[in-house]
Amino acid sequence: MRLFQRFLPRVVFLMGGPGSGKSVLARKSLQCIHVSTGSLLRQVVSQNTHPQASYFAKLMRDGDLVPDQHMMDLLKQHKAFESDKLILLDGFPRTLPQFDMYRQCFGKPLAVIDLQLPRSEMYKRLVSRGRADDLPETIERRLNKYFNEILPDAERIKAECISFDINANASPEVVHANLLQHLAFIEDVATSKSLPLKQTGNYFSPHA
Ligand code: B4P
Repeated sequence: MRLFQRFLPRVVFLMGGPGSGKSVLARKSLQCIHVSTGSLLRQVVSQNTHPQASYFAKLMRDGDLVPDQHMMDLLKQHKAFESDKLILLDGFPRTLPQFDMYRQCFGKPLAVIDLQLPRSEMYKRLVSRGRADDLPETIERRLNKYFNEILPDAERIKAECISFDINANASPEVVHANLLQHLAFIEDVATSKSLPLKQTGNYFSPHA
């Protein structure tokens, strides 16, 4: 916990596999602050602002995750966490240790939103995106890592939080509209004094 932190930040985790559209969605207009750990890392690498920048670049190119402690240290320095606005945290946590470190520092998130997409569609999107880490063999490694390691951890994180699944296998406009609806609902519930926030389970629905 920061020494002089006055309040816990109000955060929604945006989860989903590689290519599920996290960054694309969060680039569209949202009523909250967007923090993407992938973008944060790409910025650190391109501006060489960290002693381990070239190591991070290699990990990302190879389809591996940046070590948990480095990721958490980068996040803790982010100014967004000093704000009382809603924060959409995209791409974090990707492991249980990241979740534990986050909780110790910032408490529980308000909710988790998980973008769900079949593996075959993830592959197609990444191949056509053509980013530096989108080489076919790297994509396979990232998808294997996601389905074998990240997804099981994500399921455990979701089980400990209020969580919502969004079908990401639709047009960006439809997925975006769905995300906005969920964010508005989460904001409403979080600020309402009459609705108690349940700390585990998945039983809230914006359609209820
Ligand atoms: P990220 O930047 O998070 O990238 P991503 O998971 O590959 O994809 P994203 O879901 O953002 O896909 P996009 O919107 O671009 O991570 C990059 C790397 O950073 C990781 O591999 C890792 O090495 C490192 N990293 C990040 N966070 C970390 C953490 N917490 N711990 C350790 N390491 C971490 O969409 C992909 C493509 O699909 C685009 O071309 C887009 O146009 C298309 N698309 C999106 N939505 C669509 C839709 N609805 N319909 C059709 N196409 C769509």
